[in-house]
Amino acid sequence: MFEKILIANRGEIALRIIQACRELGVKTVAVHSTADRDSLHVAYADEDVCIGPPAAQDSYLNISSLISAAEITGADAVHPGYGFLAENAHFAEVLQECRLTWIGPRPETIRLMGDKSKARETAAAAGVPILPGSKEPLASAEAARRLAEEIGYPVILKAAAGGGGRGMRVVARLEEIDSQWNTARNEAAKAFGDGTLYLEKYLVEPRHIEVQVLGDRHGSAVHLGERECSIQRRHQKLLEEAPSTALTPELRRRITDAALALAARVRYENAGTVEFLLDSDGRFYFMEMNTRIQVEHPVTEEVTGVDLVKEQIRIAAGERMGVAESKVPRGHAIECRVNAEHPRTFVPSAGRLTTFHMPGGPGVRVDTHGYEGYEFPPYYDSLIAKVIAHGADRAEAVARMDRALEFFEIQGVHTTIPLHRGILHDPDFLAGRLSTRFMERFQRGDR
Ligand code: MV4
Repeated sequence: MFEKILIANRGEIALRIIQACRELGVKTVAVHSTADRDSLHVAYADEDVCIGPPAAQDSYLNISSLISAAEITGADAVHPGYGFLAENAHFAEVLQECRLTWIGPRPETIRLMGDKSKARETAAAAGVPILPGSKEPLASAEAARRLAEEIGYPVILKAAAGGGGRGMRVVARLEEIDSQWNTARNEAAKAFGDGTLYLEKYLVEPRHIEVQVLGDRHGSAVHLGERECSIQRRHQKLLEEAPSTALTPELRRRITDAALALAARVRYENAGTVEFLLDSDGRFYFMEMNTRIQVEHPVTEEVTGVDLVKEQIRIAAGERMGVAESKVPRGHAIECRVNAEHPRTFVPSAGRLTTFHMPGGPGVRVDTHGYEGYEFPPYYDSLIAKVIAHGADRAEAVARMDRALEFFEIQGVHTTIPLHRGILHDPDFLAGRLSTRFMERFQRGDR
């Protein structure tokens, strides 16, 4: 096992990683920007290093500062959390060159899955269903037009270097394809420095279902079931749950088998998530693979009893994972991402948390770096707390979430708690009628 882990992140996930390290008896090093001096991850870590000014580009994304911090403190491994450098294959390689262990998949796996067109090709080669579309990146608008004609509209143009909803353009009909091609290509070139595009048949109202996998260096791979993540706005998830209301045991077996087939194909090491789109006929298709711990990992932890962050660390240390076999979910878990934003306008809301009382009681977990008196900074994402409710069934999880949010007292910033409570009382939500368009309808208010 490692002696000392440097956490290349901030906020609730940095704290979550510190918790796992404590339980494993591993010392921790927090890094922080000047804006995060009074952050809980700094307070709870054994050591801390200031790595730069507030702008993430100059601190949490500064590879040389991070490596210096690891060298100065004598850390032997680095956990990247999510966001920032978590899916940066170059960072993973540089760490290895500096004899620091990267707590994540091999760099080649990160790079492969980071190229969304190659990831699609790899999924197909593993026998995982993919949507009709391009076998390789598209050479021209002309090639896109020919292919779209063949598979039929609507289609979607996606950036190979994109992911998570950035650099995508839906094309409804032939007349739009040239202009959408240009827009998508320019956007991708500007955002990722790579204008490579591929194309897929567009599903109009799918669900987003993802499967958690774990693989170790000894050749074991397991899945830990699915998460339903359809409730999102502008590609930011708001509420996730496990299990999905859309899966029968048979469909669950097939989708988790598919995720494991992809993991096996690339000899996947560490924690990963295979994302699928599920259409209303119960057909599922590979979308992307995320090579990091995800924000919503706690819902899986609650229904499987597995500590995913501890497993990540064990796996990176070369140990066998502590999970002998794939899991079927026990009960139901829901996560609400409480953001420091106005609940109707979504305008970020920074400031001092003048009141901060967390809920507790049976089946409630809160992952947060917030505390009363904390000055919530404006420089980073607006996630202030994740409330996770677990119950024997979905109705109990919903009831526990609703009362947990009711008892969560936050003053000093606006939060999305009222929005979440509205979702929890929505008839479609309660009936499990979800799709990636749920929030569109919910916000129109035609309920
Ligand atoms: C799609 C799609 C429909 N058809 N691909 C959005 C995030 C990125 N990972 C891919 N995304 C989508 N890809 C095809 N072929 C619809 C989406 C999509 C979406 C997916 C998951 C969750 C929310 C979404 C919201 C809008 C669009």
